[in-house]
Amino acid sequence: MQSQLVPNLPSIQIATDVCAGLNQPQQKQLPSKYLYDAVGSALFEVICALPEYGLTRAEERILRQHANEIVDQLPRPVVVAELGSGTGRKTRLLLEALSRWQSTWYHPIEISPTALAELRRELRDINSVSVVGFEREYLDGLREAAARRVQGEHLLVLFLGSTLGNFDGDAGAEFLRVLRTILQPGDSLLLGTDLIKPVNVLIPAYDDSLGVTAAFNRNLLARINRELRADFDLSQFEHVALFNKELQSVEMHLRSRTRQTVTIPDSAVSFHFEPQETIWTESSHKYSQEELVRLAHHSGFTPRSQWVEPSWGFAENLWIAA
Ligand code: AVI
Repeated sequence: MQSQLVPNLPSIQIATDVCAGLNQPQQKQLPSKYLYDAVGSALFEVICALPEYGLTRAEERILRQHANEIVDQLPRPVVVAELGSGTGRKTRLLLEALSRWQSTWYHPIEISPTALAELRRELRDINSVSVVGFEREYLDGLREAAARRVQGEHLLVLFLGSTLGNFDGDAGAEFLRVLRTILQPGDSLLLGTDLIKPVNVLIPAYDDSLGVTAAFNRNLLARINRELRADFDLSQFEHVALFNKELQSVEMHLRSRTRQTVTIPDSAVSFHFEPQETIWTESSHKYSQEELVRLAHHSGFTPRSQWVEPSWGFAENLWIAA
């Protein structure tokens, strides 16, 4: 395996985003992408192994059973770009299936350099795969990956793990629409989506008995303390997971236990919290079959095939750029 990394430039974006989110007049919020520093990414790995959180294992079961079938439906030769590659355990199943047919360029796109490094380690024994990773936001990285392909190569975009569900409101649909503009007709998207399921399954999945998801959520405040020298007292914020029925989403919040003020000296700002006031940190949308079909057409794709894992309720969708 060959391997390279195109690094990102340092950024002060986190300070700007944190201040903007905590300054919201109604509901304070923080962008969920900041959950994934080195500590957050490690905690997320643990979440994926928790008995209450079946999402990752369900998707792995689909890919273990159907990777060959999925790959057989792709036009070849194909270059693979993955948005938010994680550790690569699931990707390995697809790359190994592809290696029956071709040598493959694989472009993981990920803002966490730790996750990219782990991924390169995880995949290093697959000889027929050359990895060029991009430490970028998803669409910027995808543009770079698309620009590298040569005439006659098709692009397969992997967007696994139901990460699309973490986009707020209509942002997911808009994201797919822009993603489609980067592709050419005939390119494909393999999209993993968590399906609607009972609330009594969902809440423990996002508020587990060991408290790992609570630590994952509160690490966002710890990260802001580490990186921006803020003075959040972690013991004064509790993790809350609730189900928003109207939006079919699980929401994670951090609820202030008391009236308090938090300061970010580097940005010369303070934020006041009332008792019970929350910071909304993540939404995790759950999809219906009808919604997925609508979403595909709305964003310029034709749904081609779908594989469903019924015991947890997860769908892997293969869409073709129309
Ligand atoms: C990455 N993403 C799909 C996870 C989810 O289920 O929404 C993130 C997560 N948040 C809490 N637990 C898992």
